[in-house]
Parts: sequence; structure tokens; C-alpha cells
Amino acid sequence: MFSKAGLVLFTTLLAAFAPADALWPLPRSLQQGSTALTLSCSFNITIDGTIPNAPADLQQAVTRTMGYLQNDKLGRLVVGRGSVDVDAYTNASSLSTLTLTLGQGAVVNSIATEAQKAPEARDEAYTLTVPSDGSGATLSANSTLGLTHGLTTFTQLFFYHNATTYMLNAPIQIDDSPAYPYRGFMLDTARNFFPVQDVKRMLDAMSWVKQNMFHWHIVDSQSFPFEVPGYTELAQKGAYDPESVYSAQDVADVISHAGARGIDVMLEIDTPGHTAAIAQAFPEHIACAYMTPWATFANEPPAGQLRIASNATMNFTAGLLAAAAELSPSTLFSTGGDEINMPCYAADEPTQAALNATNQTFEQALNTFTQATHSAIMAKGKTPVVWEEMVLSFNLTLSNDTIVFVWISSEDAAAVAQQGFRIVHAPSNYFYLDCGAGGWVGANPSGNSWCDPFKTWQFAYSFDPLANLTDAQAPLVLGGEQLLWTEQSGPQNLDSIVWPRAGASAEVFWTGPGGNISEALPRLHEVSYRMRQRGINTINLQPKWCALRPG
Ligand code: CP6
Repeated sequence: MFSKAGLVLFTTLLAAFAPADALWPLPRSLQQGSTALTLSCSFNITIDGTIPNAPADLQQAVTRTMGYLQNDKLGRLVVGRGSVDVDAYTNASSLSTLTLTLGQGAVVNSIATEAQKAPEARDEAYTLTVPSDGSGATLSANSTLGLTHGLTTFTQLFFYHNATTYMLNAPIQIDDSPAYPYRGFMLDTARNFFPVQDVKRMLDAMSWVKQNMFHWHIVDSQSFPFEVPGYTELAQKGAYDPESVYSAQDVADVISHAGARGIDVMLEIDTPGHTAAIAQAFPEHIACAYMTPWATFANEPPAGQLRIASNATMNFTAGLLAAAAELSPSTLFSTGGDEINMPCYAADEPTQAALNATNQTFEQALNTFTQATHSAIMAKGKTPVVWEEMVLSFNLTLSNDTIVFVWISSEDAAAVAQQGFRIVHAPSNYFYLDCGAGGWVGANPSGNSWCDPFKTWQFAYSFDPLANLTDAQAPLVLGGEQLLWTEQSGPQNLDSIVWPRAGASAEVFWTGPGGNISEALPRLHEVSYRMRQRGINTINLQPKWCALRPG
């Protein structure tokens, strides 16, 4: 047993020996010294001869990195990085180059091309070396995506004081690669609309914590802000207003912004539930559209789901998904499948008539419908991704390589793994960023929503991706994502409800679980400050005093 005094001593030692940098996520292997090094005012980043004709997005990443190094101006915030250390740099060597190298035989692809590979096929590893004598730093990888992550790490090594950009812990040797290939963030742009510039700002922040999947829940029952070629009436009639629409060009713009930052964009068109907005343009395809009382026919208003037993609706949906899938280079596409409401289908006469005429059960019809929509996106070369109900609530025949979001509870991962499907952790009981915002409709008198309480970063950080899974099932876990449902969010609070909290899962799925919360706090606090320097309206994690007081 630890004595209380022993615990205090232990905690103090931890703070003293915690990684001195504001690294987030923590590299998987980090060796560091204690020599100060300043960044030369003539510092530059060179792309060496192993990368002839460097792709444009790599050159842009280098330019952005230079900008961060010049503009971050992150002051010392962490306990232990005291004023004594600061003066050490007055006689320090200065670093004037970082050289980027690709390994022998590496194919020189754009960052986007690497990011848009299947999650398990991406090579995200990199090695970063910073000698203490000011001779050049080197960053090597086997892909431009690895180099991108290394550049991100490099910027996190530096602080600013007295007109000097410096680090205190040279020499540094980092050998890094992610524990999990899927590290994501989901944004719902249907409950409230987010202009492209807000989405891009989220992508920027994601890239700084090495997240690589943007799960874009682009449409839902409340609005359809997505212009899909061949199906443009959906947005014309189903968006909140003509300005609140992502044109195909906007989607391409977001995808290219993401790709250049090492992020793949997975579009989701949620089916067959969460589709009332489709009734604005195609009422014939929607069961119980806007029926009341809404609570009988949907989990939130308005009610309305695709008529799964109708062949016309099935063909319409398959066509819509295929057309949407064509807009995205990702290997993944989500067809949704959450919260299907049975009373709605029971009450929908056309659905009942179709089931009777073909002598099918609801589940058989859902199976046929799902196979049609999944075939449509597989024909576009994509892997279907579904919410957990599609494998846990119904007995459907799905392709073995279907990927499943576990969302209702983290405990459901075992049942999904039991069926052999790959898993993306998206548990409401850990990762829902909107929980704790209070009820927005049908709230109980306490004002709480059912996913309360608020999920702190500490709680999200405590998530164990392998809990309740056997060793044999562990490889099924692709990673996870924190999610923002936006019933009560908009551009006004987007940054602050997401950042730096969503960094919690970024580290869990890059570095691996089991990180120490007290050790993580000053680092995540610095992530918050650094993000703010770069234009994200992040929240504080502690009083400024905590970081300024002497160690
Ligand atoms: N919308 C969609 C939602 C939710 C889901 N899907 C949701 C459910 C429960 C909570 C929060 C959000 N608003 N399309 C579930 C995947 Cl607590």
C-alpha cells in the first residue's frame, strides 16, 4: 500500500519527469535529453532528393509548419518548465534545418492519396531526430502521410519566450506510429448547419492531434444540406435555406482540405431511419413523415423513415447512395442504420401492404433493402459502415468486411466482435461530446438528456478499446471517434464544445490506452493554448495559475 505521503511524492516525481514537451498524442517511443536549442531565425525545412517532384500538398504542409513555428508563440505553461530552464537557451545552439526524407523504395504519393487508403493500409509511421548541437534535424518516413505526422510533432516541440523560439529537451529521438488506424471525429451538419469554413477549422484541429477520419453525418431528419448530383431536389427542398447547403463543389473542397492534412472523409447518409427531410422532395419514399405524436414514431422529431419494403424506394436509395459515394475518394461510406422505429412501419399502410403482398417479415424486407444499398456502394469500391443496430438488433446478412460503429454502449463491442465484424468505438457513454448539454425536447423536469452526464476529457481518456474483448477479437478494433450531435450546437460553440476534449480519444487511439490523467493534463492544456494560437476557440482545462506557479 502507498502511504499518503508516498502518493504525494510519487505524483510530484511524475510531474517532474513528465515529458517536457506539449506533445499530443504522446509518441510511442520518445527519448529526450535536457539541452536547450533555439530555432534559428533562418530556420528552414528541406525536402531532400528522396522526394523528387514533392507533391503539392507536402510542400503546403511544409509551408504551414513554418507558419506554426513562427506564429504559435506558445509561452511556457507547464509546471516544472521553470524560469531557471528558460535562461538556459541564452547560450544554446540554434537549429537551422529540418530535412524530410522518404525511405528507400517508398512511393511518392500526395498526402491525400495516402490518407484516402483503407485505414489498415495507411503507413503513418515516422522517425524524428533532433541532435543537441544544432546540426540538422531529420524527419523520415515511408509515406508522405508519415511525414505529415512528423511535421505536426515537430511543431509541438517548441515554445516561445523573449522573442525566442526554443526547445529544452534536445537531443530528441522519436519513433512513432499509431496504435489504431482509425482515429476520428464525427460532426452532424443536419440538426444545425455549419459553413464550410467551420468544417475546415475542425479538420485543421483534427490534424494537429493526428486524427485521420472525418465522419461527416451530413444529413438527417431535420435537414438535407447535401447537393447530390442527380438528386438535387433533396437539398433544394430539404435544406434549411439555400445558403445552408453543401454543393458538390463544397464537398470536394472539404475533402481536399482534409486530404492535404492527412484526413479521410467518410460520408454518411443515414438510412432507413433519420430521413424525414427526404419527404420534402420525395414524399412517396417516406413512411410516417411528420406524424405525431413524434415520440411514438421517432427518437426525436420529426418522424419519417424510408419505405424499406417498396422497390421504388429501395432503388431510389441505392441510386442516391451510389451518387453520393461517387463524390468521395474514401474507401468507406456509412449507410447509417441506427434507431429504426418499428411503430412507424407498423402504422405505415404502404409498407404493411408491400410486406403482405410479398409475404415478407419486416426483417426480410430490411435485409433486401440493406443488401441493395450496400451493393450500390460496394459497386463504387467502398466498404459499408453501419451503426450497431444493423448487426445487433436485426438478423441481416451483411458483407463480412462491414465496419460497425458501437454507439449505444461501449459494452456492446463484445457482441459485435462475437459476430466477427470490425469495430469503430463511438460509445455514447464515453465519446458523445454533446452529452450534458441538457435536454432539448421532451426533456424530463430535471432538464437532463439521457446521455448525461457531461463526458469530461478525463473520462473519455480513460476509455479502454479492448475492454471485454478477447485477445483473438482485439484485431477487430479499428479505433474510435468522439462525436458531436448538433441539436444544441452551431458554429458559435463548435470549437469550444469539441476542443481540446476530442484530443482525448486522439491520444487513446494513437498512443494506446492507459495514459495517466495527471500527466496528460498539462500536455492537453498546452494543446488547447496552441490550438488557440492557430485560430481555434478552445476552452481552458485549468486556471492559468496552475501552469505558471513554480514547479
Ligand atoms: N442522431 C442520429 C442522433 C443520435 C444517433 N443517431 C443520438 C442518439 C442518442 C444520443 C445522442 C445522439 N441524435 N442520427 C445515434 C447514433 Cl444520447
